[in-house]
Amino acid sequence: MSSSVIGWFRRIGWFLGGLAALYLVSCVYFQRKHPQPVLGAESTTPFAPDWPKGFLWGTATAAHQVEGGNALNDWARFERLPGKIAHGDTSGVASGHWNKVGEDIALMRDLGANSYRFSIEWSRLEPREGTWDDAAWQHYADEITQLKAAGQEPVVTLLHFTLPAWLADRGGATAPDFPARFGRFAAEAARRLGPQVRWWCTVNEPQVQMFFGYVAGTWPPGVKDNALAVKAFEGLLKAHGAAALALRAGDPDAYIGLASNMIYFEPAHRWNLLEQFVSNTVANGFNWSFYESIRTGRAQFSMPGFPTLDAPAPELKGTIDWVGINYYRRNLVRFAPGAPGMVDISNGPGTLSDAKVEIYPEGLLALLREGWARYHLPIVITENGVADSSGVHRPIYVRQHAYAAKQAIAEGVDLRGFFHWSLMDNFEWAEGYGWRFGLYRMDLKTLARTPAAGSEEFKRLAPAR
Ligand code: IFM
Repeated sequence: MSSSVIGWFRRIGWFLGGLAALYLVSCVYFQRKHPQPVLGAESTTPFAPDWPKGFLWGTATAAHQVEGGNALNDWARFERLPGKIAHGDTSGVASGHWNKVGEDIALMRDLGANSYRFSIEWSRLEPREGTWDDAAWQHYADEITQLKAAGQEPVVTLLHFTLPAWLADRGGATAPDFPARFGRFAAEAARRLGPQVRWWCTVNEPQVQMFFGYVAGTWPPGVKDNALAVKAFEGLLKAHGAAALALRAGDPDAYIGLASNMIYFEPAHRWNLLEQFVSNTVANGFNWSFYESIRTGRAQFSMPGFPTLDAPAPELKGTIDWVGINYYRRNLVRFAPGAPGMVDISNGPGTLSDAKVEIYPEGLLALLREGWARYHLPIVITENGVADSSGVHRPIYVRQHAYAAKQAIAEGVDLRGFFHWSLMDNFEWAEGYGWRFGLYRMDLKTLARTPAAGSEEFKRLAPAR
């Protein structure tokens, strides 16, 4: 063999060796950045929680899902369209909470809770544009007074999916004046409720509202348009910004955050770099875009199959004091050239809840670690719970997710609270009343509440009074 051929073989050998080394280094990098989360062995035993002083341990609900009688928002209209809600359900009287405030606060106390996250219904409070309903504001002010008297710290959400019909009529989250209108609503909330409220949550799960409303089209406004979806994302981002500024101006004591739904995305095969990359891209887009936009002061969204958003929004900087995480599931991610956006997303191999999502408490630990590493801001688990009508899964679910929280705290994450979704069974959006998330089981006819499986475990884990 001539020396020039040997030289070529050598070069090819070096090249392939280099590629293999690069592959290996990248694998190690991803492995270190996103190690497989593992819970301590005692996570299934009745461990002592030992929460830090002042830790919020509570339940969460949303106005339209529990109050009943909310007829003036986009959801009430959507529910009347045939085929939109499972079993033809409508929110109707929901859990009747509007008329059962005292009774429900007693349930919170029985659970050993010390806090309650709930939303105030914009369409009740401003039924016509520019007109405030004083009686409705007073109702919430009274509820907050009662909560505080019962030792329940109120965490008030301003927007939990539902938009007043008058705003929906001109584009809802994509209406040009949505941020300004929402800012004005937040200013009124600060003026009327601020003296009693410290914990504010501007918006709930903006990406979920965007995906179901504008990508899947199964929620209001019921369209399938990725460009409009990104516009809605930007509207929700700016609305959050406007609300945060209004709260800061009207309530000097305001402690502001938002609740973002987070899925633990994992590459289906950890050694597959392409899957690592795709999984990272999806997680950055779905889980972190909202928070990254706030951190950087640029409205940013980038996901395969969507137009890219990247615009200056300096007013967003510094608008949160804490990071809210709603956690329910793990998804495995595969690179799939034939699929939309070339991504395939599916459940992992573990147990599925009634909502057909995988129960995976380790994912909560991973997201708490990542949220802390990214922002170094206090974190609140603003929602976590399971659709479980048989009650087989909830007790161990509550225990293991609480353990993930305890483990994160032990590792140094500044976790301030944990809210179980939900206090009682309620209207689960397009699923109607089929999924049961409550620590109290609700009789759908009489609205009577009885303790559900998991409520004893929740009680056992409550911070000492
Ligand atoms: O019921 C919902 C809630 O409104 C938002 N987070 C998820 C919950 C369960 O699906």
